[in-house]
Amino acid sequence: MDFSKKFLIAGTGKSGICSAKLLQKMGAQIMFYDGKTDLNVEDVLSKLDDRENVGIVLGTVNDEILSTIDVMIISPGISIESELAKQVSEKNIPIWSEIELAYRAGAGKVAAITGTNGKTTTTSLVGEILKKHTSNSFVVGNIGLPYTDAALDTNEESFIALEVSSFQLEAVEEFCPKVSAVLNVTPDHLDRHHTMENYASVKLDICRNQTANDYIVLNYDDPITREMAHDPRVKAKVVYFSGVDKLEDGVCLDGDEIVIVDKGQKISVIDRSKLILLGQHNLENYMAGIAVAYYMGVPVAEITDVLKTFKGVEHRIEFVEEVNGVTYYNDSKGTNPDAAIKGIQAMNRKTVLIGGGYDKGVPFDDWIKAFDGKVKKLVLIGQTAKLIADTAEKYGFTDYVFADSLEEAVKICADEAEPGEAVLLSPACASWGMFENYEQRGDQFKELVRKMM
Ligand code: UMA
Repeated sequence: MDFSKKFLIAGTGKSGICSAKLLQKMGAQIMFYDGKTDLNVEDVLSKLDDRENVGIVLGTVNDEILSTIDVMIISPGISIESELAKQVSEKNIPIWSEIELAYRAGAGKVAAITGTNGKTTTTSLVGEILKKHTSNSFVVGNIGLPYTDAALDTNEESFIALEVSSFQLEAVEEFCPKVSAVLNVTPDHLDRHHTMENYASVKLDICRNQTANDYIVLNYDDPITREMAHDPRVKAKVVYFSGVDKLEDGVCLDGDEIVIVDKGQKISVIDRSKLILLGQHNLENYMAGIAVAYYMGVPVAEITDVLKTFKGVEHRIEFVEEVNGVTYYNDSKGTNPDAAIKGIQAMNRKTVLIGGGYDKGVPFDDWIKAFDGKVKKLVLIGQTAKLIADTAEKYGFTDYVFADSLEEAVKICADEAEPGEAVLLSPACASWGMFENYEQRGDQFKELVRKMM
């Protein structure tokens, strides 16, 4: 990679800062762009190791500046259809996503995991398995730590578990994982990708540079990912997993035993009763993780060992506390209807549910239908509150109330829930608009719950 170029880094969040640090270490010249005109520039520059000669352009970029730029690194939050990206493309300046930059600067074997839901759990499972296999392993990407933060610490022997979002796949050129996985595709981010076809297609770009020596793990139980095997972009060997059907090749159930079927040979991995995380969606996450780790070259015994103790991730149907006989769960990672359906399905008692947030243009019908008599009261927050209430009315669910803040919502829940019942934050929406990210929303929820103890 040629680091004598001048890079424009679009976005000054985690991805932008880590890209900048990586590029500066390589001796490249950098300049930042951010759409926020009231950005705290001092705050951004203070995060760099070397702030000398680093310019920041706010709001819009003019042609004079662009004429000095060789490559733009785009943060995932900025769309490839944004005015900036259009302007840069017109000048034939290459646009790389932050994962493209990290991939080019780093080395090692990458296991890249995408999908609407389950990608954080699966990436974290794969990460734990890789960690058991070698200390030269990394867990990075959409999961929270940018890939660019770790790329320069990797070498040819490294194993990298990478969670990849559709946003990060909008600008990949050479990115090529050894094993890729698409776990499922259900409605999400339609404000950005417009249609389900586009959304699914962007996700499949995860494999576009893979060859017949690589692997792509696909969910056989999801009609969209099952079909992906026939897309011309898929040149890697397809490995299916299924929590329902028996497969001639791939990862599936044999009675209660999870098995890998590899070239006609059946290899036992673990009895499902030994797994800690419950639910069909977690069975799928486990199976995907097994397939990814196996084709990354990890021995089955090491995979089995980790499966026995893996407890899942923070903010995903996470037990918080029992307060006055009411159990509180934090599912702030339920950022779309499908994920939130998994949240409500996991409840085994009457539940007061907190929902609502940023509007991604997805319908809430299936989520409301999944309430299944379990939701005692729905407490609505954020931009989508009214839209969700209207959808609920459509299905005859009228037990909802609006709250202006998460704090007010938690107060209402505490008043409504009786001992033996549950309170669940599982918003079916992104947190943006009220919070910086879902972690901040989940952390605030846990803090509010713990304050009541
Ligand atoms: N910005 C603009 N113009 C825009 C949008 C944003 O200038 O149109 C600027 C903002 O002013 C801000 C910066 O871009 O300064 C923020 O960049 P970013 O939104 O890309 O956020 P990062 O802090 O870099 O975090 C990103 C991911 N965020 C998004 O994809 C929105 C994080 O995923 C990821 O953990 C992190 O990189 C490290 O890889 C979060 C997420 O919500 C968890 N992901 C979505 C999801 O999981 O559904 C895709």
